[in-house]
Amino acid sequence: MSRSIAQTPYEERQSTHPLSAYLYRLMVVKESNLCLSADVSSARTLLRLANSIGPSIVVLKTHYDIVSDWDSDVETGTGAQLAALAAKHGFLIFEDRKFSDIGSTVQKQYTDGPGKAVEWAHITNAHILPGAAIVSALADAASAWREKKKYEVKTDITVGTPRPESLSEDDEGKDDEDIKNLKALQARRKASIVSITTVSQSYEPANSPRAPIPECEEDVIFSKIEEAPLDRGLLLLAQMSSAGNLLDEAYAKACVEIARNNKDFVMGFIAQETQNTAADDQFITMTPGCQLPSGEEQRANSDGLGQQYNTPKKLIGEKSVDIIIVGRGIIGAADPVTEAERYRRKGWEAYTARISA
Ligand code: 6AU
Repeated sequence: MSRSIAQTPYEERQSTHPLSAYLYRLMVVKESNLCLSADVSSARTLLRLANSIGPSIVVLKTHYDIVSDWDSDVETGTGAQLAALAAKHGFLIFEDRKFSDIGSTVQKQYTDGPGKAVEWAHITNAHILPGAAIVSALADAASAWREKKKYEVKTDITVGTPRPESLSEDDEGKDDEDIKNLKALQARRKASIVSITTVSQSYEPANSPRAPIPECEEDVIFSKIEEAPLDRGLLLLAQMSSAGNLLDEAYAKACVEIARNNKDFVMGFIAQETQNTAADDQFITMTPGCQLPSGEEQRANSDGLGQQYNTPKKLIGEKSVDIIIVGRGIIGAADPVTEAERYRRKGWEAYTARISA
């Protein structure tokens, strides 16, 4: 009898998206299916959380527009600093932007303005209310950005970045523009690993009176895994966690159909249960609305503002989702680092029980 995708270990999952494949590798190495939702209003707190909880998570979710002192500088700003921490600890950054406008507008919101999420967020998300063009518009913006990055790499290389040691055998003898770009990209990636490590070890802004950010014990755990690919990915909101939301079954089905038609950009869904219904669906499901009972006391299963909570065991074990998204359950705890580890363990236990059932 063939195994369902829910029972397939992450390392054996097929994937049509390079970021999903990378994410599965991170999950296995870190034994984590936890995403931290870092909904905080200061850049300093966001960076400190990313650095201290980084070892426990595989995705860090941001709402950049909650951060009152968000620094938009592409090279040195808050996004760039988060990206350095992501490379240091091995996690992907997910800007929870929930795009929901016409194609032309979302392209500008994604690549321009104060957020410029395409520069630093590996993943973002969108509602499909405006129709399927929202997905192709964001995909086009992401690939235009990637091309631009390749071009930047090409100009860098002319000022002396070391040449790469090897390319695949298929590339031998070819000397066209693409291969030159590829060589440059590989060299840039090697060089950037060094600079990222340097940045992440001393990223506290020099002129701040802040206490030094504690270094984590598992500091450079991610020498074990390669740097994240330069790709960008999208999650579609198929279901929401809030009471009375209007995303019904037909809406979720339409969402899955759009995802199937855009597999090279859509990695999966924000949903309350897996959306993999056809035999060859390989989408990732990330699920908000997750809390554990705290200590002896059963935590309320709602926040009084419409949010509804389920436990990791229910979401991962029964609803077959892949990643739990936890915000206030962790950042509202007395000791967020210890609490993040508790969620990581519970999430991983639920996953191992699921695949061995
Ligand atoms: O754990 P919480 O309740 O503190 O935070 C949940 C986070 C928030 C929401 O904006 C987000 O998850 N969220 C989303 C996402 C991720 O798109 C969808 C949804 O249906 N419910 C939800 O809470 O940052």
